[in-house]
Amino acid sequence: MKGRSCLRFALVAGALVAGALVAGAVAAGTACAQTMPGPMAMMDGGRMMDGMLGPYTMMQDASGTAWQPASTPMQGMMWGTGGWSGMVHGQIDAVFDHQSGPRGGTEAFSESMLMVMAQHAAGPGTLTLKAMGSLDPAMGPRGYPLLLQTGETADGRAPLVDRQHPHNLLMELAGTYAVPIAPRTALFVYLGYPGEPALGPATFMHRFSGQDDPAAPITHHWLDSTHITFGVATAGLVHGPVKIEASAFNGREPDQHRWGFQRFGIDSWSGRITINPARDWSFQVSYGHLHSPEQLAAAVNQNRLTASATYNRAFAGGNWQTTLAWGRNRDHPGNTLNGVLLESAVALGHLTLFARAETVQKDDLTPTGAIARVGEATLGAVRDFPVARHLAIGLGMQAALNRVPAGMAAGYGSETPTGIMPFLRLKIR
Ligand SMILES: [Cu+2]
Repeated sequence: MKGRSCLRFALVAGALVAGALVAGAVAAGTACAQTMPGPMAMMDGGRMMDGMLGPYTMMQDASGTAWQPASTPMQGMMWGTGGWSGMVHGQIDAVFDHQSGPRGGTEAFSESMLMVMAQHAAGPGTLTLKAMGSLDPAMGPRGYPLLLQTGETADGRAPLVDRQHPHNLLMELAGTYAVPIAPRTALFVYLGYPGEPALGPATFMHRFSGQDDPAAPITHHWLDSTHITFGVATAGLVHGPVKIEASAFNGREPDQHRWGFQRFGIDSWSGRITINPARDWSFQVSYGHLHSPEQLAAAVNQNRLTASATYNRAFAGGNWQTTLAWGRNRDHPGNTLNGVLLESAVALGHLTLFARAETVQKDDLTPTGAIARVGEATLGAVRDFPVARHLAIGLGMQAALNRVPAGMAAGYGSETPTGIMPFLRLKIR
């Protein structure tokens, strides 16, 4: 009964997001048609609106204050009215998920994301407001089966293992203000509750190379898990191709109550240097101190170091992006654990092919706390079918091959357990 009512709830929630997506697309399409000459006409040597944080193309802006290469294509669509201009993008996926073996599972779930961005000139600078939400909490606090995934909790008592936690209803409510101080230089502040501190590469669902895969990377908590932080303030400087920024934020990961606001706090810090030396490249190095990130290990603090490179280019009439990222978590007290991710996606017309390979050391897959090096390789494809000017239905499939040490093979039913996720999605484009 419980499972059935959960599914019914998820379907209703899914229908609501789909409705919001369609309404958003229609409203934005109307605003676009009424007040804008159209996206193509707005382009001026490849530039549309300004970047959120300074004098660069807004294509560079990914999640939080993170950058991806400037040649990354536009996601979602533009709107403009009464001096405001902005973007809407989002999608909702219905996923059938099968993960093999005794620690796997078979479930259907829906995940979604809707982001609205608005920009306006204000005084000497530019004000940008961002709101992003998801109906992921409707899938239930235990999230979905994902072999080798760890991090956060569903009930405040047991850690989530071999499952991906759902994201929050409110993922980002943030504002930035950027002021130019020289032709190539700007200062900015970013405030979010929730928001994303300057730590790690662009979050997986906001970087072109990762956004089509319905599954989260198993290195999520090594690279980009701080993307929903209930309290963050970032200040930084953009100078030409370089961005230098520092954040003070709430180090605690969201708890199992994912529908509401969580307690505000500022107890952690991070710093990041990003360089986009050419249109096709973005590099970042970042370091952060996370105070008590996991509620079930409240006495453990973590220092996280990440480095990543992203390459993006036009390819065969479409676009191709690849990200290589490394993250190291040093727990105090505890272990020092490394994770590496290599991820690529190529969009050719309405077809997108994507792949991801990861290797990561984890000490939370078994109750003994032994360190295990595990890995996964994923391949997938999604074919979009345009159904309206700004909406497409996509039909996709993802398959994963995992690798666990011989000592853990009994628990997983094999040294190479597998996962498969056929999915259907509705996307603003
Ligand atoms: Cu996340």
